Amino acid sequence: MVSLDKITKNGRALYLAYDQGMEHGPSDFNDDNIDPLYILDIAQKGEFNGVVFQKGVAEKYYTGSIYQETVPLIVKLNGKTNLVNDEPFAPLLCSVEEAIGLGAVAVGYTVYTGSAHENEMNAALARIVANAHGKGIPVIAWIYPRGKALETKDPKEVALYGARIGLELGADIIKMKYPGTTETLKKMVEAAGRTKVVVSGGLKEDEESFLHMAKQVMESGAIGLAVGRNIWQHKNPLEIAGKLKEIVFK
Ligand code: FBP
Repeated sequence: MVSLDKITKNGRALYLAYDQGMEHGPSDFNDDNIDPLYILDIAQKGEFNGVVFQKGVAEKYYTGSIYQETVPLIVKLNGKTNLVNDEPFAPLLCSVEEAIGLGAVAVGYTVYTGSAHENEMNAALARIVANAHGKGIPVIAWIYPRGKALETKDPKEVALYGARIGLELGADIIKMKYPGTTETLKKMVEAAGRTKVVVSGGLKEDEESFLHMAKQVMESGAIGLAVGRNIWQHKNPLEIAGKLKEIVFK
């Protein structure tokens, strides 16, 4: 099994996600957080276990910078915009080799389980796992169930299925949305087996509800969270990061 040492601490993890410029566009940003250096500063001072960038942001702001020494880079290999309302598909935009060249110590890839294009994304993830593991690099799979086929399915069953797909395809960590209850998340963790689970942050919400969700995540056996907007849209990102770290690592 490939080592997770560079992107975990005592088996736990907190990642700062910043691929929203691709997934949602600049509407997520304000005058501060539109600048990737603002994010890198939070990642460094907050001692995050990794920052998630698409390759362009990595190349222009991270590679060769002072942050390369202290902030682990996770390059997201695929992505899409939210401009087209079709069956979701995120094509490969960056290779494992390119990501390593940019300084990545792990790579990320999204699969939209349930999409009409899921077979293509599953096959690409399987190839990425083989390639990355051959180079000693761990793979984090964003498993986001979506698509028309799921309209008639039980969301809990689909969430468990998605978690299991992460294990079946060899991902080292899966990143999934919080399913709403600890009961379901515990079952997802169980379905994922030796593949670790981290939970996404979601839309910016009030601090109390967000931290409550984080507590439930940790009680369910997940190893941590991969959060974007609830950190860098916060008026004091390091303050909320500190509170989150108390929950994840203590
Ligand atoms: P947030 O914590 O801001 O929700 O980020 C997590 C994340 O998975 C990002 O990596 C990604 O850009 C975004 O959510 C995608 O969200 P969605 O596909 O639901 O719009």
